[in-house]
Parts: sequence; C-alpha cells; structure tokens
Amino acid sequence: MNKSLTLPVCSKIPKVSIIGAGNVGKTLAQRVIEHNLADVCLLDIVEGLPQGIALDLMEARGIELHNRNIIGTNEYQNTIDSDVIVITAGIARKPGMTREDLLKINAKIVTEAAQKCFIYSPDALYLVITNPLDVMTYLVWKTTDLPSHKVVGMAGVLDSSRLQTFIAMELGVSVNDVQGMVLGGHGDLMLPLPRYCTVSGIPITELMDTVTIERLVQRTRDGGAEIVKLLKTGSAYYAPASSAFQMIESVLLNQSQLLSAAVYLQGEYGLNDIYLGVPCRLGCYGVEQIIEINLTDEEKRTLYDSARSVRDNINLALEQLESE
Ligand code: TXD
Repeated sequence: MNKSLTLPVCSKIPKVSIIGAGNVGKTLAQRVIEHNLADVCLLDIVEGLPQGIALDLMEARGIELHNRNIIGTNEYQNTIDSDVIVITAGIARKPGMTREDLLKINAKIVTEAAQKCFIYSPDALYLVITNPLDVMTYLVWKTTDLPSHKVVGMAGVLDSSRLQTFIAMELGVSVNDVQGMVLGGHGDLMLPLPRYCTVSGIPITELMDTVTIERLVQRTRDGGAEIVKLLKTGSAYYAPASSAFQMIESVLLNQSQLLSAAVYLQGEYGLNDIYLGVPCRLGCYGVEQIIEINLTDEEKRTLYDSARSVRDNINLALEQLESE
C-alpha cells in the first residue's frame, strides 16, 4: 500500500446557492461550475427539477473537465454556509394577471426565500434577480437582518452589456473596447448614460450622431421586451446569467469591480431608503463603495422618475405583505 501523503490544508471551496432553477438559475449554475468558480446548490419548489438539472450538469464533468460539485434540492438546509445566495425564484406574468398581482406573488416568494436562506447563511452576499428587480432587492434587505451592503440587485450590468453590445455592433468594433453604463431602475425608466460611454477612451458622442445614439439607447431600454417578443414564452436568460456571473466573480475573487447595480441609497444622488441602480464597487465585503457621478438636470429627472416608480411599488408590496 502506498504511504499516504501529508496534504496541505485546502482553503474552503466557495459555495453559491441559487434559489429558482428556471432559465436564469440553471444557466447561471452551469456558468459557475464550468468556470470552476464555486460549488453550487440549486433549489426550486418543484420536486425533481433542481435534482435533474444538477445530475445532468454533473454528468457533463467528464467532458467539461471542471472540479466543482452541484446539488439540486427542495430543502433550504442544503444551502447552509453559502458565500453567495442568488434569488431568481418567482413567477412570470400570466395572461389576465395585473402588475400588482405579480408584485404581490413575487414579493411573497422572494421574501420567504431570503428569510429561509438567512437562517443558514447569515453572512452571505444576497444577489437578487427576480423582477420587479429594485423592489424585490429592497424587500430582501427590509425583511431580513442583512446589512444593506450584503444585499444587491442585478440589472445594471445586464442593461450596460446590452448598450455596449449595440454600440459595438453599430460601429463594427470589438465589444472589448466599449465601456458603457446604465443607471436607474430596471424597467422603462432606466437611465442609459451615452455621455459616459467610450470606445477605447473616445466618447461615443465623437463617433456617432445623436439620432443613432438615441436609437441604441432606446433599443437598450426595450432590450428585455425585444427578447420576450421573439421568444414568445419566457424572457432573456443567457445575458442575465452572464451578468450575475460577473457580479459573483467580483465578490468571490474580491475583484472590486466598478459596475452598475441596485444598491441601498442613504443620501447618495439625493435619494434615501431605496434600492436603485447606480455605479458601485463590488468585492468580498459586498458593496464597498457607491460612486456618485455628475448628472445633467434631465438625467436627474429620469433618475427621480425611476425612483418614484420604484418607491410606489415598494409601498404597495409592503402593504400587501403586512396585510397577510
Ligand atoms: O435583469 C434582471 N434582473 C432580470 C430579471 C433578467 C432576466 C430575468 N429577470 C427575472 O428573473 C424574471 O422576470 C423572473 O422574475 C426571474 C427568473 O427568470 P427565469 O427566466 O429564470 O424564470 P423561470 O424560468 O420562470 O424560473 C423561475 C423559477 C421556476 O423554476 C419556479 O419553479 C421557481 O422559480 N420558483 C420557486 N423556487 C423556489 N421557491 C419558490 N417559492 C418558487 N416559486 C417559483
């Protein structure tokens, strides 16, 4: 028998739990394990669904040759000791359902999921994806004892990626060279900032006329709807999963990336007690810094309109949760 080796102590493999094994959840799970970033616990309310997806992904390891594990479960205790909790659980709007109905149902799903995860992973970073994004992110913070820097919503990275992609396609340049930023709430009132978009340092205002820029900005605002219209059932999930992956990587590898995300505002941009998309630095501490940039009066108006709409929905959701 071979002598056993004295192995060095391994540092803990990071763990990401994803609540909701739908399109975004399962695509994100695949990215996380196949990039060797973390082990994954995939949880869904539907019995067999997360287990089946996890087994299928595990069986690809002989080809993908990564070393991460994924389990599927319906039990919250399996999320124990997670470093990141991602909440994608929710339902999509069905025919005949009002926005308020959807808000009420998703608010209940998301807050219950966050509270159950909190029991097992009180120190994790909570990344919220379920729509309406800014409202759901606020509710996760409000209904748990999590500090606000540990609760963040994903939308700005996706909206920014869409804008960067459209700029690269329009100019025929590599998307590697394009920088762009979209602020505000995730929805019709998002605030793409063409003034801050550059191609290898050159402002896009030098490279495109205002009509073209406005067309790309509008396509970014309609980005989600354009995909829903094409898919007919369901909404975008590849780019949303990539966006969430970028944020998780910044946290687990402590990269402190400066990106746009829904964060808790306490006076920044003149806004208080609200989650809204603004530039921030994201690292292992969670939200490390919120960056305030100069906005024109018109940009501020859009940001405040966005904040007003988010706040109305937060109030509505809180009333509904309290009335139960
Ligand atoms: O930029 C963004 N933030 C977004 C947000 C981009 C894309 C998608 N966006 C929203 O994410 C979308 O509007 C949804 O609210 C979520 C998830 O989107 P996805 O496309 O993954 O939805 P699916 O495929 O319907 O998956 C939802 C899963 C499904 O498997 C349900 O069974 C599960 O959620 N679900 C639950 N899991 C656990 N616990 C409960 N209670 C539960 N209810 C539903």
